[in-house]
Amino acid sequence: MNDAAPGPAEAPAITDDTLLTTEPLLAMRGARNGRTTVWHTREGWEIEVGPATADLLAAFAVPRTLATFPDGGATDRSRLRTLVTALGERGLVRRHDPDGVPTPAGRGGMFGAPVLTLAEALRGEACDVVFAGMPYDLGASHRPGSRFGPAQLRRTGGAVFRCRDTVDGPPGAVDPVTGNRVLAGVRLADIGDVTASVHRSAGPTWSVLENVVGRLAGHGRLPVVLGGDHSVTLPVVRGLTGVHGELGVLHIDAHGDYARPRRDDAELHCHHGNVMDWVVGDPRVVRLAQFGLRQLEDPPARPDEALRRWPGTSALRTPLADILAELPEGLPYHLTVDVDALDPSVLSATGTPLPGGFTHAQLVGLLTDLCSARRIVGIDVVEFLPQEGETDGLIISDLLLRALDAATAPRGGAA
Ligand SMILES: [Mn+2]
Repeated sequence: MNDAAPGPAEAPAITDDTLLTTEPLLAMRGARNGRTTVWHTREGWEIEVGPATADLLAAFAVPRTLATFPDGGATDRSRLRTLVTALGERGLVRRHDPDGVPTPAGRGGMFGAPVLTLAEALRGEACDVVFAGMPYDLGASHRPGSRFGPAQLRRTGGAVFRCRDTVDGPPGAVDPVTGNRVLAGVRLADIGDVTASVHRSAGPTWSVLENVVGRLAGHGRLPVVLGGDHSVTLPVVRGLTGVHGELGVLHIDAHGDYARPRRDDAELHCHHGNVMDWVVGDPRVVRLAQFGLRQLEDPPARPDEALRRWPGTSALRTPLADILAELPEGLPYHLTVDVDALDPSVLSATGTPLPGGFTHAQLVGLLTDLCSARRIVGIDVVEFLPQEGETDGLIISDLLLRALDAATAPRGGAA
């Protein structure tokens, strides 16, 4: 199979009781002729495998031993051991380390935040804001590549803002324009990428993200998910409604992502072009406020009661009080930012760019207004397809920083 790879002689042999797992940073999707494309979400390489190998990789996405392989004993154990050993030599399956989590290329987290395990991030008073990457591409319709978004944001974010200490360190840097400290006293952490199981088709990995977001929210953390295509917002919202109950969603996007008809299986049918249809279909989402839409579309068949829209740049010409009047106070809100809300002259590193969008300063202003006026319990930034150079990552990192700063600033008049 691969004569040059280190053989099993260098590693302890796999026994029936060795806990094994599929390399957590792998993603899979169907290719031609019944074969499956497997790619490494950090290293970027791709291979094609046959159905038997794909089944093995999917089976070990949940850590298990040869003795608990889910085939009802149909596979001869020693043959299974040979197959799995070969997959191990190719870096596709490895021994499971229950404490090990994928980390963002070992360079530290978003904005230089320390990289913690989920368990560490949930413990005590470790942090207030927790970044999680979702390098997910399977909900894209035209141009994939958003799976490289989280890594690029982590690479570039530190040039915009670098947190110095999580607990007792100096407060954040001063913004020379406002004179205010940015993220003063806010403790950041990054738990790396959510890729705890192999992506078979759109969907199954979402339950992992939903669970992670729910646990963070349940511990009073502000989860910030770095996408990924826009379909990842559905599990994020589900994780938040599971904790907070009723939720508002502030949706910044060139597109409504609101295609009809609604289907009955999100894991099969939810993609980045209809995700908001699924989001607003959750009865706990009582407000969906959309800003920036400019894609031509058919008139909605039946407007949802929860839906409010400020298309194009109309929000900039609407008094803030009029917008806030449509956003119930006291409701917790999730902010989802599709970076194609920006005008392509500002940012074109996205799957479906469309002219007529916000400038950077305009969108910063809108995000700051919204995040200052309402309680933000979750944020995601999606549809960033890194291209050459670092400018796009800097632009998005800065947007995220401004929104996050407004969302975490002490409320005026609050006790
Ligand atoms: Mn979108």
